[in-house]
Amino acid sequence: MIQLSLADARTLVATILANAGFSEGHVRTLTDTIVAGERDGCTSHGLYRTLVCAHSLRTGKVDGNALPRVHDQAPAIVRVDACGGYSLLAFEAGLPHLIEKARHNGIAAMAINHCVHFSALWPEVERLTDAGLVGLACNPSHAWVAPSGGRVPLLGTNPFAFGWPRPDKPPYVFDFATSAVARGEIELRRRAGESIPEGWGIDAAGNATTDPQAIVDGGAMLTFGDHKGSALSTMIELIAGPLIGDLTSLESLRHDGGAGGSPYHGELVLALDPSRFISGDPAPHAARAEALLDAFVPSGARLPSQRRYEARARSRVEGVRIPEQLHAELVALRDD
Ligand code: NDP
Ligand code: PYC
Repeated sequence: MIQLSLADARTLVATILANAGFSEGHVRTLTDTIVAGERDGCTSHGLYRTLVCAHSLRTGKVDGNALPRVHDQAPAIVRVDACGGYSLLAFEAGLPHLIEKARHNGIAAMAINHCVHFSALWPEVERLTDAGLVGLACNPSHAWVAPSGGRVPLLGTNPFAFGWPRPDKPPYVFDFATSAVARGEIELRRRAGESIPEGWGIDAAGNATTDPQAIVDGGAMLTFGDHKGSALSTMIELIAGPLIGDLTSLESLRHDGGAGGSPYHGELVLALDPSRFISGDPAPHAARAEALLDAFVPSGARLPSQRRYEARARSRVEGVRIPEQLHAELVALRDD
């Protein structure tokens, strides 16, 4: 493993993305999210994704200079056209409008359209909890996942994230793929020549497999929680696809045409203002939420994001450690 300070990781990622041809705004937002992923121990969406972003640009699957366009779609809906660029700059452009609308209406939505998407969603819901709002975000991806009971990949890995602000504590945040695991996790195991646990996917003949290559070679990933994850994933296809006038994961994969680029689709972000849902003082209700969350650790459970917040604190002191092979690939790309 190679150890990098967070500052060195930032410089490495930003240099690669700038050399690849991304504009300043895309370099900044991509670098922030990629380095935050590695810092928080989310390696499937950390420094490895720099390779995917550069490949997507090289193969013409993303516009590295796209400027997002913000539309005031309705009193409680802001729509941002990412114009074929990565989603992160579009999210940044729409966020102040989403927050303002949520505070004004109590609830608001942001639809991001025509975006290329590679990122974890927790950095986005954390921006909403930072503003004192409850946040939800979801999006399709590429159709790599078979619906429960089926063998044909029809669904994306479709992540779903939720954030709840907490007074004087890090927010309650969960963020997971509706597949058993993110595609990035399969890819990291395949690159390392490692096997995967049963339950993550099937081979081209529909048999359970522990070989990540068999999933890539005509097999399919599986949803988490059988029919429950399958239905949640389908909901995400619908509300972050046709509902907002954008592509499903099947259509995204067709659009890719075998290039191996990041998925191209939309994203739906919802924001709710806790001070607007109840008459009177919201503080006692917030305190009841705290009582529930505070009971987790004493019960023997842990809260989602606890591991991630611990990794964040550790990385700020120690930096991050990445595989030698990944480091060599990144350095080769930087010096190309
Ligand atoms: P994981 O299965 O590793 O975990 C996801 C969530 O569950 C995290 O919030 C995690 O908290 C929490 N968690 C894990 N174990 C426990 C536990 N024992 N008790 C309580 N909570 C727990 O993630 P996935 O592989 O499903 O997804 C990883 C990332 O991939 C996500 O950030 C997601 O947004 C991203 N992704 C992005 C896609 C895209 O299209 N852009 C597609 C698919 C995934 P903690 O982090 O603290 O462990
Ligand atoms: O890991 O499933 C994944 C993924 C898809 C798009 C970005 N990440």
